[in-house]
Amino acid sequence: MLTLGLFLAACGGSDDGSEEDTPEEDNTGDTGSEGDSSEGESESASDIEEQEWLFVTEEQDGQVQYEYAEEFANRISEKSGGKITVTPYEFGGLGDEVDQVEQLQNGAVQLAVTSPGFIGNMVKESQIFALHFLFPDSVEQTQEILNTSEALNQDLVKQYQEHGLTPLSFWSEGFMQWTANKPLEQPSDFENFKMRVQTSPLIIESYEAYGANPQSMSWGDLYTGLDQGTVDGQENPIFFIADASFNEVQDYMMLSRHNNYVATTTVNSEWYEGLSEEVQTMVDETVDEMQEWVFEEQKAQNEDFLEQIKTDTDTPTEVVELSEEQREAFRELAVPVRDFYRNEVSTVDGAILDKLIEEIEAATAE
Ligand code: 6CS
Repeated sequence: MLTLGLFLAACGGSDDGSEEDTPEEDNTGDTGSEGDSSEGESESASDIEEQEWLFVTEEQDGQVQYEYAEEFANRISEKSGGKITVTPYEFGGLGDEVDQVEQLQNGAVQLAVTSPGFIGNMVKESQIFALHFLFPDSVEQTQEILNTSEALNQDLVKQYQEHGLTPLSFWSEGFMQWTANKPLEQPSDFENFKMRVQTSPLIIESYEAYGANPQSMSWGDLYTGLDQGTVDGQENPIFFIADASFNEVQDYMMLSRHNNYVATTTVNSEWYEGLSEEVQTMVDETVDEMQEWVFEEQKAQNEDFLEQIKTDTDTPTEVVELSEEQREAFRELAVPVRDFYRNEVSTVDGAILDKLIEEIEAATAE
């Protein structure tokens, strides 16, 4: 496995962590004399100075991102003999999705789960994940590509690093599906449809290609937006649709599988590069282990919540499985958006996308 954590494990540093328990700027994590084990000797947990890292997520307790941060925290605590405390934050705990990126960038928090749908205004290339029908029609195969792709784990990573952010892993939260108060089965169903989207321009372009009227909104406002008709529908993985109760205010959920929700474990680059080699390796190894863990977590949540939606008689939501032919009509409109990405979004002339497409073709030809 060619995961990013392993790529980055080679980068060394001198110190790590932060003792702050409230976010503030320039938290580059210098805690002084940690790591004074004798030369040639591996640092043991007892050599690690006590420290706290803040880990902000875009989701709430129980949802995949927050569960990820908690699991990461437990593993780091165990590996460091309790010396390192990772404190996970729910969505809203430190602001909205855009505030969280700023906090990560200025070092107020050390780690975050970020979404290209919000970070795309800054890291233009990250919008590659907004392209519909790009990855295989299998979350498992998609996750394998996210783990092993050079285009993503080397080339795209460099684009984030130009902004002081280092992605350590990319992982799927499951297929994206559409919800609405009417069936969305063909592109004409999107005509003048007020589709709630995240803020990245390529997501907007993708829905305009279907004829929709996309509107950016934080998910914190989405339940009310759907309830009051500010927007007509939205896209998300099933677990999130159900846990955020969007199904309560939507009559239909389309199993469209038009995309994956790709989340990114992202760190402040300065902080990460300042970690001692031992602690950085601990982070990298934990991030690598978490890839399998989070795959199982999203799978279980998406399966359980699908059953919950199907059997909910209080606020029923009809589940509509799109046929291959129906999905093909959307794919035909989605593929030209790749040229928009190459010409209008990419800062490297589509080179990352072209390489990724080759990798996807190679992975699916096997
Ligand atoms: O729709 C959204 O904006 C939210 N969806 C997910 C799956 N995670 C967090 C994100 O902000």
